Amino acid sequence: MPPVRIVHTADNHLGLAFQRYAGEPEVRARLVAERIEALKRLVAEANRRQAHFFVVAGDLFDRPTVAKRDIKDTVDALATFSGDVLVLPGNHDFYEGPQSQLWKTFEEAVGNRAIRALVRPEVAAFEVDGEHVRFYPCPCPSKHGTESLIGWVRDAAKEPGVIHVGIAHGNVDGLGLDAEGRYFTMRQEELRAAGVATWLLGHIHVPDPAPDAGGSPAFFMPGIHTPDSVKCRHPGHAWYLEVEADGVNRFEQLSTGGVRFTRLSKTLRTAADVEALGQACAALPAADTVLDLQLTGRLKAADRAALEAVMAGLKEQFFSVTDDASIEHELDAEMLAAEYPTDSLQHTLLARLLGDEQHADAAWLAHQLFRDLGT
Ligand SMILES: [Mn+2]
Repeated sequence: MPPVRIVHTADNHLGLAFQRYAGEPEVRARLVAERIEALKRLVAEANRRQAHFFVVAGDLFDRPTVAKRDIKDTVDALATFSGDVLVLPGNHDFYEGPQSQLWKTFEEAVGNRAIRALVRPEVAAFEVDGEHVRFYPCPCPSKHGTESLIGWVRDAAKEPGVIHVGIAHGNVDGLGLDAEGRYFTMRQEELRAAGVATWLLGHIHVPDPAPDAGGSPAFFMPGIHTPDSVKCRHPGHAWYLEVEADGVNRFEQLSTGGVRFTRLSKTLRTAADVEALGQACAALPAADTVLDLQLTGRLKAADRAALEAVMAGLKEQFFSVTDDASIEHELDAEMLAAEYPTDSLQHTLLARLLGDEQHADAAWLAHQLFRDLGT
């Protein structure tokens, strides 16, 4: 029997508003659009690979109050998939019951297209290429929950020779950082004991396992499909899986993101530091990168001018640059003359310390002290 081909994504957060970029309307518009553009690229990739299923394991939408327009556009994007689309409510787009406005709107937008919202914990059965496939969805009924939702899967009767696949959303013990256990935490033994070929999970925005892990992993976490902030250190991922009744015989990590968020924290003291900053930035894919510079340190007047020139260049090349810089003026002869009377004790002391190359920081520390004392 040929394996069943699945593209697995999660945590797409469609409808994310990127409020912190309100001051940069073009940047914000591109970030908002990127969430759906990356989803379209992923569907196109799934079609290219002739996948049978496109599975979204929770948090397709950012919140229950996402705009109708966003729901419709998302459904239209999913509808371009040539096989069956399965969408699980996660903890951000939870299904609280038949009155759920989000999922009502979703169903209306779907109409008679091959997209199924997995709003109930019950088997979804399919037959593809003569192969029987059963999905075991574990939808989130709320934003938070202390109990794992996957218990029913182990108890469900399972026919041999059928491909059984679990779908769930929440934290996995030992994988995420949810120390308080508020996100339906699943234990790895519980996942392994459920009697399925594998689990398609969502919630943790970092992929798992490693792409070269080998074997037949008990569960997959795709990671967010395109970066949404500096917290995301990978380029946006999804999984392509080939699944058989006894496990996953092949898995491949897909990269679908079109933007990056990069934070560089640097301490600048010398002309060489400024040059190194420019070089570090030159190595980044500027046109697609939201660059967040956190700069500290102190520079002489000439080096400050060099930094300003570097910054002006970055602002032209990069998709977006925010800088949180607190660079102080380095104490040099010019500054010394401007701030202290030539015949003062302070001037004499600082001039001598400035000449002491063995103790480069001494003049600066003394200057700070005089400043603090108000002399
Ligand atoms: Mn989540």
